[in-house]
Amino acid sequence: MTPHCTILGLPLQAGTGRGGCLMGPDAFRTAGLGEVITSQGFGLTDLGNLPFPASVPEVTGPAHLKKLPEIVAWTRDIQTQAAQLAAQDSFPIFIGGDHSMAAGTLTGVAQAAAALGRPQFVLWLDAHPDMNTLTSSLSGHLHGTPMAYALGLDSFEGIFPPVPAPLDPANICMMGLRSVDEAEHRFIAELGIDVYDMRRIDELGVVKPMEAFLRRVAQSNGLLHVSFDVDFLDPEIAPAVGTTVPGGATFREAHLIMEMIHDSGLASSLDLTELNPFLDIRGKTATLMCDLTASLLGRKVLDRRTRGL
Ligand code: 5AB
Ligand code: MN
Ligand code: MN
Ligand code: MN
Repeated sequence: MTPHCTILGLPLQAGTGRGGCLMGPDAFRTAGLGEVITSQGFGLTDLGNLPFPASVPEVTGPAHLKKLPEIVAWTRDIQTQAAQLAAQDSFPIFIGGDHSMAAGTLTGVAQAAAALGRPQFVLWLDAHPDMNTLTSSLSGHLHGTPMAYALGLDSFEGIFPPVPAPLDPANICMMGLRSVDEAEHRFIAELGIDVYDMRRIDELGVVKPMEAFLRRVAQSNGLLHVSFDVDFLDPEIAPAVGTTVPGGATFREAHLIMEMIHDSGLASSLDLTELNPFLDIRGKTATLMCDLTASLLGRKVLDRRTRGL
């Protein structure tokens, strides 16, 4: 059987303070995500973009939260889609959209994993842990909260959809962190989450942390969801983000992570998130994200043809 990928566009931007992520899915397609997938020998189904939620519930929560009902509605719809797609044979690629989409993708894929009786692991590539609760968030931007929700932390009950299968903190690995709020710092320490912040990456490189994490996934027969926030990358190479933080991952660090994921054969689903095409420079961030996806799907360094001839 030909290996297969399914793309689902999630054009939401209500989780962030800046407009533009709405155009993310179309920018990924324009940069050639579909061609990247087929050129790696995968079949492709592009489901298009999930429509704006048909109904937005009347929920209330802490007053400083921005666009809460809209994000609750997106989470409900995305969770349903992610659970269905993760239960199929095709590899789902969720293209955002801001990172509040992960409230739906993380909980949807974890629900499908639980139904199979397999543990869900998450590799979180981001400058931020996005682990604020509804009460700890200082900015009120809900793209800073999806990991807290998927872990089943307090404050979401009665507002967001119930979490079908909360993530196990022991099965999460975060790489690239360099902007962490005080409450997030506390939650990370309390839950003992495996974090490779940029200093640890400077010191260790990415190979040792990745080998250790992938070994754990393999030993538990786990499923691996990769959530790739564009701001994991250094803003010099990936300017198309609203939340730039200097000192991010380099071109080769990011590719090597993707290459190692491919070689492990363990990845089961992927988020490409927080691309803001309005802030890009001649499509260079969207193109880089597509090239990184190519590495995750098996493109080797020597398969890359010389450009510009
Ligand atoms: B992103 C911050 N922690 O809560 C907050 O880009 C930033 O999806 C969140 O990782 C960044 O607003 C969210 C200050
Ligand atoms: Mn994020
Ligand atoms: Mn981020
Ligand atoms: Mn961001």
